[in-house]
Amino acid sequence: MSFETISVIGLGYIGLPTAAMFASRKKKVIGVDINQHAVDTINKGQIHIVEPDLDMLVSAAVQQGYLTASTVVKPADAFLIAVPTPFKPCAEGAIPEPDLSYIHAAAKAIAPVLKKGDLVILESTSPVGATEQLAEWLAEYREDLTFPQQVGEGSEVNVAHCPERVLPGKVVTELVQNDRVIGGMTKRCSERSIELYKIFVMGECVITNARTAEMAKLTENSSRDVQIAFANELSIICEKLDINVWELISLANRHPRVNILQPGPGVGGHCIAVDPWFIVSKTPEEAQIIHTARKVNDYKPQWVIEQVKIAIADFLQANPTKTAKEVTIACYGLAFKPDIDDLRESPALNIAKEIATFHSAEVLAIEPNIKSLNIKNMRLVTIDESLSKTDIHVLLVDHQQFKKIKLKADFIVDTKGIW
Ligand code: SAJ
Repeated sequence: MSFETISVIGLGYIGLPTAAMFASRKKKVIGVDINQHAVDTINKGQIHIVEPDLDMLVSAAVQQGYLTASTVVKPADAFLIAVPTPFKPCAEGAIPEPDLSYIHAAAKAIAPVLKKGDLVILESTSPVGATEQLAEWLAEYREDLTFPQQVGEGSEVNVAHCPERVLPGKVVTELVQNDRVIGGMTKRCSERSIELYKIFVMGECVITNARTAEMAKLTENSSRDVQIAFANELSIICEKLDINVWELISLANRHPRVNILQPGPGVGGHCIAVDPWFIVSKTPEEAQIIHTARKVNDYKPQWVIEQVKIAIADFLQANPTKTAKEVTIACYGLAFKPDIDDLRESPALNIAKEIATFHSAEVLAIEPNIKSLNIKNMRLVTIDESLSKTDIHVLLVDHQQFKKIKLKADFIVDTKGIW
């Protein structure tokens, strides 16, 4: 059975580009989101998120009539669920538990329009077992249809987990080029999923089961988190031992089998700092390294703030006629990683905010990727203004504009090793 109409549930950073990609291959795509503003914006051919080249793709798809957005689910041949999987609120220091309520809501919304032959794919990053849970919810709502957990290969509805793996900032190319892990609840579920993805995916589609596919995605991001934690721990050790960590890492990386990542102000974004918890909360006794890496990376912003406080004390000691009120601090970069404008879940932003809270003078912020900023005691300035006024330079993100600065100053806290 071919896929004439494809529905994408959740039109965020993954759902919208995926919907637009199917539409660009001349498939009828119905995008669904609970956010009326997002739906209205997309139906005008515009986008409500920032991602290179996505605006052109969406505009063409809407103009040619292949992509429409709606707040209600309509019948389709395939449903891709790309909704958030956040944490449940938890006490400080406790292990966060994943919140599957958005997946549950999507199952409830899809169920009434499901028909024999439909394919349901969970793309959201999920804890192990979430796809089976999704299939259970669908079966509860539709007792008249059969599902893979009940009858296996011959089920009337097919269900699979095919995790998204694209890098924010490169979504449009990576969606097409990356390999896909296809975790069908049965072989037939996997084969039908491949048929669907091959509409636009050029990368290889590799079949496994749903649980392994869930764990594969969590493993990818946990692996990166552990490796960044190693680099961050080295940076803290090196500060104590008076060793330049950047030089150290570049020397160690000359070994043919060593490839250490780069330290920074902490780990930000919506994935790498979140997904490892999905493993830790399921297997808290066993996931020792993964848990420790999370703690190391979460501690790093606090350590950077301590370095800034030390720099203020050193500055005042070197300039005894000045008071703290007269010390100008500038924070270079607020985004969660270089050369993007995304400030959400950004350690750099949190560090800058914390400095603006404890410091008695106004803090300067330099973020070339944004136009305005509304944070108490912080002012967005140009690089030139900052260079002419600043006493303590705090480099938080290695944006390309900052790499060009030849900074000569006595008081620098450089979390990315570019000065
Ligand atoms: N970071 C470092 N040091 C490094 C590399 C990164 O401190 O050497 C920091 C960044 O500054 C940033 C954070 O880590 O704060 C995460 O950035 P990232 O570029 O490593 O990853 P994300 O969160 O933008 O996207 C990740 C990707 N996963 C992997 O590379 C394994 C992407 O492929 C996933 O699709 C995405 O998570 C997701 O949606 O899960």
